[in-house]
Amino acid sequence: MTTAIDYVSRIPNNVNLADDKRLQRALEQWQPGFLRWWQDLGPVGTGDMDVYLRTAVGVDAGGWAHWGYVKMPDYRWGIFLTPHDQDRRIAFGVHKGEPAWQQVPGEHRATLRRLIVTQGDTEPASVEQQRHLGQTCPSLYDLRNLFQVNVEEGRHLWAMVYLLHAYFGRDGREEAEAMLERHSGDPDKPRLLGAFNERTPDWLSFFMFTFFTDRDGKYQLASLAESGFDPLARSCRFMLTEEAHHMFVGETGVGRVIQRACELMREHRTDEVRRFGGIDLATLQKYLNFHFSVSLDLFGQELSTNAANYYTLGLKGRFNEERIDDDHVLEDAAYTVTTAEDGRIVTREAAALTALNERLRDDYIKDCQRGVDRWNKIIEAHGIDVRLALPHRAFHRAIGSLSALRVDPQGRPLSAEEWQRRRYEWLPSPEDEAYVASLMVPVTEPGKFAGWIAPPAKGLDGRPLDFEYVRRGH
Ligand code: BYC
Ligand code: FE
Ligand code: FE
Repeated sequence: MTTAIDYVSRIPNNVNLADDKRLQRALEQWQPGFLRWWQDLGPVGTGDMDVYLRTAVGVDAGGWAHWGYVKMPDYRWGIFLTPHDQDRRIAFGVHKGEPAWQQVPGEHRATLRRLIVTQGDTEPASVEQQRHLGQTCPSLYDLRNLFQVNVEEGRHLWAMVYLLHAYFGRDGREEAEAMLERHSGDPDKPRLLGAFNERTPDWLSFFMFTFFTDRDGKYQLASLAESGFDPLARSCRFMLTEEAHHMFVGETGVGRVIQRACELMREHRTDEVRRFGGIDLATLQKYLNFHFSVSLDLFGQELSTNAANYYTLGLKGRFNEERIDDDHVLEDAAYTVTTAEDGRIVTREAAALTALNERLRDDYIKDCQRGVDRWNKIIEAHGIDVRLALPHRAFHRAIGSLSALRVDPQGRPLSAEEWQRRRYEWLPSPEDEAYVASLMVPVTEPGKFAGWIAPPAKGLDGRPLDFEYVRRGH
């Protein structure tokens, strides 16, 4: 298997697609439907835009990116897997030590298909959620970043669709069709997971989404990158290299909003920066609470036999499985979980296997906390003593046993009545959303930035901030 990417074919790839005419034809038949979907539900009003995008030219570490202007409908979505490792072995579960599978074992077919479909479904969902944002960009720099994220999520859909077509026969092809039929927020055919049916109406939501929800992507992809099914593992490994940029967009995006808020606080000696066109830290905290809690739901139930089975069967591992020092079977191991029992939050030991969703959620929370700490450094550097914080994991949950509870961000229990009355102290209220919406006025002059967000520290690909990252009508 080669690692060079073939850009001559209609579908760029490094899987020797040209050698498998049936598969190539099947994917070429799916392609027009994808392009129609991009036209109908992808970024609005971008047909005449030239976007300075990064495109993968090789899958090896280091040299994979090529930068240049691209009209987005002409973006070369393709199929890229990290190089094949002949010696790769399954690292966990009952098949530990056996060679990784190059085909789908018959008995795991339905389960693997379900995991791949769930993963794949999130990718176009996020593009749908973000489709109107281009019309209210705070700068050309940000506009480019949005589109970079969008085209890569489109490619992540291709990655999963390739697996469905190549390894799952007829039902795989049907699932690939269905990826373009479910839509974010559609009451009849919604996307599969909760967070992907929420709205992303403004850029603050977008930055929070790419920080919190794309980070779920990082953790889920890393777990699937351990899969015994080698083509899935190799697909996810390459997707992870792209994911890093999405989280960069989120972290620096929120960081720049914080920076601007702090500058205004200092300048005007007040926390109430709305009067000066900023987004106050209290509002930022509410958006953070919302996106964190909705993203925690994406890890599933605290105790899950699904998760135990995925692991035992060698389909989905832990984050950094190979770096963990234990038996990688977990038959007798225990893990501490936080659940709800009799209406109260309790911490107790559970079988490590059934607690795997919770373990991944813990890894995720730690990673989020590191990001919040970096945001707080920005606030601290301005000599302001407010701090942002992650809410308690039981706050505003919809999945898992904790969803039965109503708690405040510190985890203190609330009655249903109190929750109803006070929830907008902690979550964005219609007024908060209306205020943020009022700031969403497009800024499209090179080098200019909207007043509610600070410019980034530097441009992309060594370009200056006033570089024309997106141009029209060329
Ligand atoms: N919403 O045993 P459990 C990304 C269902 S993000 C609705 O805990 P499991 C991206 C569940 O299906 C990464 N339903 O489930 C980010 C199950 O249904 P059944 C996406 C939910 O399977 C930004 C039932 O509840 N990738 O890439 O252990 C932009 C029992 O739950 C939800 C993946 O998710 C929910 N949130 O865990 C673009 C990886 N949670 O069996 C892209 C693949 C649970 O009762 N997916 N349910 O009918 C998985 O590994 C697992 O499906 C999950 C759920 C971790 C999501
Ligand atoms: Fe993705
Ligand atoms: Fe992403």
